[in-house]
Amino acid sequence: MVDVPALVEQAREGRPRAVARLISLVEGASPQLREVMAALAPLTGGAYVVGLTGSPGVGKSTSTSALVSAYRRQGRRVGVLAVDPSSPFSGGALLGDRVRMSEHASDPGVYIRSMATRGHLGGLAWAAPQAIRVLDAAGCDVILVETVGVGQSEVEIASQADTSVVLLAPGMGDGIQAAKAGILEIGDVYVVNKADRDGADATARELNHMLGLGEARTPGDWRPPIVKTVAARNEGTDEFVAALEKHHAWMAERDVLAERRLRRAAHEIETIAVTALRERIGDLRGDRRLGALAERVVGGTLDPYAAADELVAGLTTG
Ligand SMILES: Nc1nc2c(ncn2[C@@H]2O[C@H](COP(=O)(O)OP(=O)(O)OP(=O)(O)O)[C@@H](O)[C@H]2O)c(=O)[nH]1
Ligand SMILES: [Mg+2]
Repeated sequence: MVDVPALVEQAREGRPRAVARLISLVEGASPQLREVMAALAPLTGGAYVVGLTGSPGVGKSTSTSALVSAYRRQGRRVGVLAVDPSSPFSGGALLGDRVRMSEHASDPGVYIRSMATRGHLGGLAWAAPQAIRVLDAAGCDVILVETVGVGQSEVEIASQADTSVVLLAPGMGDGIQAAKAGILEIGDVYVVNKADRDGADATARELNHMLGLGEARTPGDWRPPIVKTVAARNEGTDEFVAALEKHHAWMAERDVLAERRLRRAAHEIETIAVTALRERIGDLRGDRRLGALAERVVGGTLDPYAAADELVAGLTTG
């Protein structure tokens, strides 16, 4: 058994091993997970969470590393979570990130962790937000969440951030891909990275055009800015940070931040509840209740919907 209060105390002091241990408890769905989360609850809410998404190789890790440097210059503590929703193996595809982040490896003000969220437990969609909570409680001022991959998982991770950044690069046909993946709806800030390459202006123009196609905006609405960067040379990082700060301030002024966090918590609860229910239903295979319902469905005395209703009602009342 782990001494959770002691571990939380050490994490608060910024000890990376304690933070690592706590995240491992979360990731491994430890029997002490509930104790950990209960201890962290009163300590959370202080961090600004930024999600970075975009196609593979667009420069998310390089940009994240540049942001880490910028925030460290401001004296802020930074947590980095690299989430790979397509892989059940932590670290595999993310090994390259360690190289790109290695300049921060010895900085005690930075905590970096990779996480695979498609595990044997049938999807660890709930694990990433809990890891964010650990970093938040450990006193990180800013948490950068990089998500590898595109599509639904990307959108899901974005919903866990205060500010969602979508990165594009010229010449990857990204514009059209962006529209397809629905990421035009999730970006609060857009970054056209690799601006040292041909076509960056065209990509930015195309993006600007697509973003403008939506509804007529009312005054005071957030208009997602498009920032051009060369992350590999640390160019445009200041503008990038400025865009993030601007969005943060805009949200805070209008209670948007509070609303987003409420929505996030609701989504989190839902995910955990659905996971718990699914586990209980899984446990029922071979259960007599399920077998009896199946017999009635086969016998024609009960339809499958009514049977499912009965099953769910039985689960929630114990
Ligand atoms: N030319 C150019 N190359 C860049 C720039 N930023 C990053 N790169 C390179 O692009 C490659 C991919 O960068 P990463 O930061 O690993 O990209 P990523 O989006 O994190 O990649 P995945 O995590 O694999 O999806 C690396 O070789 C970088 O050095 C840039 O601004 N210009
Ligand atoms: Mg990466």
